Amino acid sequence: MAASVELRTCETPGCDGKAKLQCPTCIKLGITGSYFCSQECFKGIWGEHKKVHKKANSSEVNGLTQNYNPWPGFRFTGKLRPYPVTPKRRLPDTILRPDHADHPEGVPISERQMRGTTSIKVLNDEEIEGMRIACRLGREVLDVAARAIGIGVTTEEIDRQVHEACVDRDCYPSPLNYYQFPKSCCTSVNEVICHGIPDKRPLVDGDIVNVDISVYHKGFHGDLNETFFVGNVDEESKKLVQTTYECLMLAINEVKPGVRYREIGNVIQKHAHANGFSVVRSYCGHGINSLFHTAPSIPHYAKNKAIGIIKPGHTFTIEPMISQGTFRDEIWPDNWTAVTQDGKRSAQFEHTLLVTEEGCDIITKRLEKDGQPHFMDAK
Ligand code: EYL
Ligand code: CO
Ligand code: CO
Repeated sequence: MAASVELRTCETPGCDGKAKLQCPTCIKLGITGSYFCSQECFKGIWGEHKKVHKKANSSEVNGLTQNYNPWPGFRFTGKLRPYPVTPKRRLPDTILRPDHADHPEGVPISERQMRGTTSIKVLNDEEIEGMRIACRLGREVLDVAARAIGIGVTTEEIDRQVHEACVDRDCYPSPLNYYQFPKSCCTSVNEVICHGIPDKRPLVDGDIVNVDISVYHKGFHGDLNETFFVGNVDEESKKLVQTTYECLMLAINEVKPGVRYREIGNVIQKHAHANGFSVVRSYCGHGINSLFHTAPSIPHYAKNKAIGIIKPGHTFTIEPMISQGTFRDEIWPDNWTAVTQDGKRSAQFEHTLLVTEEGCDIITKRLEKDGQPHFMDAK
């Protein structure tokens, strides 16, 4: 490397100095050239030079991203790749914001204060009404996302519509800036288990995509998700999505006062395994109210050690992630996207539930078509 540098001259226009250094970012990105005689010449041209990093990294042809690779050398588990992410969206000042929205690291201070507590909040009538409203609005936003999905649509476009639908309903999109998450919903394609970041990737015929919506309205969070088909999906993916939905509904059927939270995972794993699928262990259902994530924590796998007994007035989610191969996950270098370690597909469904005297109300239930999820809609 040093020898070839010696033979070159500085790339600063008008400078004929011997090249003594090469731009380290260019070396990392595999960009050839980029030789300079001194730190001063390098610094002098930096404003202009740094554009080649972006250009080499990614180009746009007819609005489609080409050759984007933010993590050279990273070994992906499957075929999915990241695409550019656009900057955080803003909201009108009139929309009530949760504490994490304005924290520099996106830390939800109010949740942190409750960390380690295992006591589960029993909501009063006023709080229950607040949860019902937030969850109904969250459902409306998910239905907007459902209508947006199609071949060639980017997950960024789905996020844009979700963001606008939140604003239209006086809701803050809870994921936005939560531990600095950059978007207003999570979009998880194929081998992505959860927490996929909406980006410029257009959906492809045969994809499955989960859209996870959480909204904050008048001091309460609602949280739900569904997995959708894009165009024609293979039979094994259809079975995965169908089975995952059945896992959620079988679990919900068990929810009534007196039942232990640890029972929920037994029902889910039994059904997943009976169909040849695995249960993701790293992510759990959770209590939800004026806090986005709080006690109880509800694993979706069998023989878990979840603490607590279901009581009237509890509000929580069940959100099983079911995979075609291994249950094991890993995280992309964006520190969010959770993918399967074998690159096989994973699906998820989520509802927020309110425990009643008799059982529970699915307060994120679809108000059309008898509550059935969108993937079951006739085409
Ligand atoms: C927080 C923080 C790494 C959850 C959901 C927990 C996750 C990974 C650091 C969405 C976004 C749950 O409940 C959720 N979806 O239904 N972040 C979440 N975290 C977290
Ligand atoms: Co969710
Ligand atoms: Co959730």
